[in-house]
Amino acid sequence: MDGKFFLDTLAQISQTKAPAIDDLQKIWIRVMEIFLDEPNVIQLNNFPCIIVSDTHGYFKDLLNIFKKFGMPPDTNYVFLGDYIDRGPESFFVLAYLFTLKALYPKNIYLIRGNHEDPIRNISFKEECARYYKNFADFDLIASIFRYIPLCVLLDSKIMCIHAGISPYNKTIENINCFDRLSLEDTYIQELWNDPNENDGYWEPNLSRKTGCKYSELPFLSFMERNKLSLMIRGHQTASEGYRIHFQGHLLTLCSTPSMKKVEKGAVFKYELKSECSIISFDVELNCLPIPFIVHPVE
Ligand SMILES: [Mn+2]
Repeated sequence: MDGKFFLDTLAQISQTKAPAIDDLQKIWIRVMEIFLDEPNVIQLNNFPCIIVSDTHGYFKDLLNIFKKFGMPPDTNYVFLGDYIDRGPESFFVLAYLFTLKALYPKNIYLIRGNHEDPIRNISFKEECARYYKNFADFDLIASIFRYIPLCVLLDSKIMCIHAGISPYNKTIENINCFDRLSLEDTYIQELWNDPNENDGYWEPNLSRKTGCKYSELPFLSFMERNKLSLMIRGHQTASEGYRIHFQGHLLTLCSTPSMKKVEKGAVFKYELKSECSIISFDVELNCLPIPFIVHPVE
C-alpha cells in the first residue's frame, strides 16, 4: 500500500465522499497499528505545532484550519479529541484526520476525547449508517476508539489532554501506565473532568453525571508535582474560542466557530520555548493572534 492510495482517499474524503468499506478498513488498520505503537502519553518535540480541540463533526471548520495553518507534513498538529457528534459531518472529520495520521504519523497526533467511545455516540452511529449499511461496518469504525492515546507532552512542559486531571492519577507516569485498551471511557476521568473556579478541592461533576470538578489547589499541585507549566484541554465551549484559568496554567480551547453558542474558534500555536500564541478566528478565517507566555508554576 503506497502513499498514493492514502492521498487519493484523502482527496475523496475532502469532497465528503465516503470511501468503499474495504478502503476504509485499510486506513483504519494502518492507524490502529500506529496507535498501538504510541504510549498513553506521547512525548513530542516537533515544533512549531498547532493545537486544535473539539472539532465535533464540523468538517468545514476543520478544512479551514488546515487551509489557514498549513497541511501536514509542513505543519505539525496535535488534536485534543471530540472529533465526532454534534456537527453534521463527524464521519468525514474522523476519516480525514485518520487518513492524515496514516500518511504522516509523526506530524499529526490525535488524542482521545470522551466522545470517542465505542458505545455512546448515537448521532455518529446514525451518520455512519448512511454510508455503510452493515452493523459490522460500524463496529469496525468504532472499535478503533480505545486505541487512541490519551495525552501529548510538549517539550516536557505543556500537557495536552482532553479534559484535565483526575484524583486517581497523581503523576504523568500513572497516566502512562494503565491499559487504555481495556478501560471504558467513564473510568478515564482525564477525558471527563472540568475545572471549578470556586475554592475547594474536588467536587462531583453533577451536570455531566460522571467524574468530578477540580479546583485550583489540586490542579496546581499536579502541575508542580509533574514539573509542568501549562495544561491545554478542550471538552467545553468558549464563546471566544478559549478560556484561561488558574493563573494562566490551564487553557480551554474550542476550535470550531460554527458550533452553537460560540462566536469564534481558537487554536494554540506552540513555538520554540515560550514564544506561543492563542490564535482566535471566525468562520471567515479572520484571525487574531494573542501572545501567550508560558511560565512555570511557583
Ligand atoms: Mn469532551
